[in-house]
Amino acid sequence: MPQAVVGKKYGIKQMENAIKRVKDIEISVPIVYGTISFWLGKKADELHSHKWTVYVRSAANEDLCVVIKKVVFQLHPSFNNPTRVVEAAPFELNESGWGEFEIGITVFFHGDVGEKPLELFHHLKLYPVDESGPQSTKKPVVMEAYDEIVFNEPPEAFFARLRNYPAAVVSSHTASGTVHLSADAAVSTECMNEKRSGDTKDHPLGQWFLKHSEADELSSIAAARQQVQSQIMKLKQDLDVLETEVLQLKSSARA
Ligand code: SLL
Repeated sequence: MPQAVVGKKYGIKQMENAIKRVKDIEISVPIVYGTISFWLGKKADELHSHKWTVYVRSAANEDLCVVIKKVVFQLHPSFNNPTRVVEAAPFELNESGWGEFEIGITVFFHGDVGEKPLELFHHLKLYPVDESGPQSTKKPVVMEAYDEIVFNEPPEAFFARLRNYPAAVVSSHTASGTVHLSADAAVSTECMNEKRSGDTKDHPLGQWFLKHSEADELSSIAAARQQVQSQIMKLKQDLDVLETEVLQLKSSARA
């Protein structure tokens, strides 16, 4: 399996405007962007030796429609209409070609997110790193990068829409815990017009998606925190019961 390329965290600059922001809150959306390419073998011709897909997905394969409005993929000028706009999740593009190049990926957020578009670049890889081995039409070349889009002090409207949205991790600078929002259905008008779900859980290329240790780590930390929180709650309840018993015993001893 190819190694996942690990990127740096993006702290997005906030736009200067008067929208009300939620203080002491940070929202992190773990994403993965990359390409999967298959050699066409006998079906290859001079201009099309490979078919490939470029995408931006949630690291947990959740629907990104709550945050992302559209993604623009900028292809090499040798392609027809090299600026490709994808307006609905899943944010992906299928193509075929003969050469490797740098794909520009611009991620546009919904208006209430209050952030400028995010510029990413991804190198389309067609040939395996170990070029001595034979090319295969069955096993693709996969290149992915993991990142976290961080929204610091999000606008109130955006934060409200994110409730019950499973692809986002909300953390507070003041409260000690990170709250991983529950996986209930998201109620957000931004996603309501979708005919189909924009998640990538049953994606046809899903078997080739890479595992990213940071994403796994993040969900296990969130799960562990939730477990600790519920243990604390239970212990507090037990303590309440014991304290009531002590009070009762004291008062009956006095009687
Ligand atoms: C290279 N610098 O020389 C790169 C350029 C361009 C690839 C690669 C076009 C396919 C089509 C295509 O694959 N361009 O025309 O449909 O390797």
